Amino acid sequence: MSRLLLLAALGMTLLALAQLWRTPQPRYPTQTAALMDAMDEDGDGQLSETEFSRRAPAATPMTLYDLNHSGQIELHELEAMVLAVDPVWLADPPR
Ligand SMILES: [Ca+2]
Repeated sequence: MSRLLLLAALGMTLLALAQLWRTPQPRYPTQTAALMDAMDEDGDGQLSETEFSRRAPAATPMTLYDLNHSGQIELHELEAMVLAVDPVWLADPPR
């Protein structure tokens, strides 16, 4: 019986760790993906510093939004940036 409890506890721990490590998903996936598509020149699903600097306001440092310090702006980071700068855009983007 104690072996079963130990396995259950191990399983719960692994599930909790998996939740911590998974990449956050955007709350506005359609709008955020459309913005990423417009900015992502090589189509790898992330913004390099070059791609970011071409479209972001000139004085905006990419490191401010690269939350996981990967050197790329990922979808959830792009959404966080828009939420910080213009959250209304996500609710009602221009057509
Ligand atoms: Ca890219």
